[in-house]
Amino acid sequence: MEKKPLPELDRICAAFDCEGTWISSCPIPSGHINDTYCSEFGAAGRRVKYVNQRINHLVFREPELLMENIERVTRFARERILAAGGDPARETLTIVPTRDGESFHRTPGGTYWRMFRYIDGARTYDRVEDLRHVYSASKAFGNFQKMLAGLPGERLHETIPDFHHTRKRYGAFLAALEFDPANRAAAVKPEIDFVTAREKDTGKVVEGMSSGRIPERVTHNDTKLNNVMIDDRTGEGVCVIDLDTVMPGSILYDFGDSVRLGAATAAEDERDLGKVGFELGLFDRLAAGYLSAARDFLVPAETELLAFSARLLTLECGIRFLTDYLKGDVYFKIHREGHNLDRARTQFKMVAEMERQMAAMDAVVDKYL
Ligand code: GN1
Ligand code: MG
Repeated sequence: MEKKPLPELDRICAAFDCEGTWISSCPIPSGHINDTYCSEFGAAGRRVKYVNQRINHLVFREPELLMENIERVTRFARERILAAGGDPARETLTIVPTRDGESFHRTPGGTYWRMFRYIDGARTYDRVEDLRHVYSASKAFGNFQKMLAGLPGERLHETIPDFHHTRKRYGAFLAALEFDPANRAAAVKPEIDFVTAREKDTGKVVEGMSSGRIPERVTHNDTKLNNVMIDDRTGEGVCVIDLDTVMPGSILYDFGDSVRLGAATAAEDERDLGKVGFELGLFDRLAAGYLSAARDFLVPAETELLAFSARLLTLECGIRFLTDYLKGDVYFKIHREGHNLDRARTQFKMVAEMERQMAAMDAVVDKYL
């Protein structure tokens, strides 16, 4: 749909303190919010790669605070990785500062850019290709939470307030439905009914959070399988990436959200709903991986909702896609007509399947506790 001209990445790169001379840049077409590119530099006969990202400042309203969070988190991760004898250049993101020593660059046109070192010998997967990756990625998210439990200092900034406040997401959906600005509501009645029939689910985790039963922790909040880099050689999760939404939250947001993609039989935007489903065997691998890292620090108020959280976060994401469809596609990038509606439908199909398999999902969680 959207055809943006390629930004002048050689000029953007020049603002950063990177090695060598710029050779080329190309887009990395993943993510619904920011724009990501890979740039190659030549340095003393070697090739060095970097990742450039334009931060979507309409979504992340305060890029300065967002980068402050990422600086703190990666600095702390580096210390921990070094103390454990690991390699911080591969196991956490490395921010490349600007020539003025800042963590991001603001262009005269008002766009925000940052740069990371490229991690070699590892890659991300948009679809499940190997069961072991599901286990590894989920374990990496568990370990990430465990590590960040020790983050010293003040509470992190909320880069998007109420990001996983499912009840407020539901409220935003009702508002979009009422105003129906793109005149699309009449054609999506089954999807609307699917959501309104599940209103009571939307309060469950947020109420536990506000009563203090469910502890607030530092969480990732965007735990798609493709936000963990998997080592090409070992198949282990080497590095958790996409740290924009690392902020105070519940582990239920992280575990639940990881199931949307990690236990899906098809892509998030698959049009043939016959192919879309929730697979218990994949859920088993997610639960096993996650709990191998997190079992020791979770409290009962969390573990008893782990299986439910999968259903809830998938519903939430579907609500967000449907809301954006009703609003005329103003938030998530789309690449075809009806893209957000297709995405909402896959999420709802998964929710329906999870609802039917709730008892089995709870049994899987119990098995690994
Ligand atoms: C967005 O851009 P990406 O793919 O990292 C969204 C997530 C959604 C996801 C759905 C800041 O993430 O919350 O779960 O799309 N990120 C933001 O695929 O809204
Ligand atoms: Mg993200």
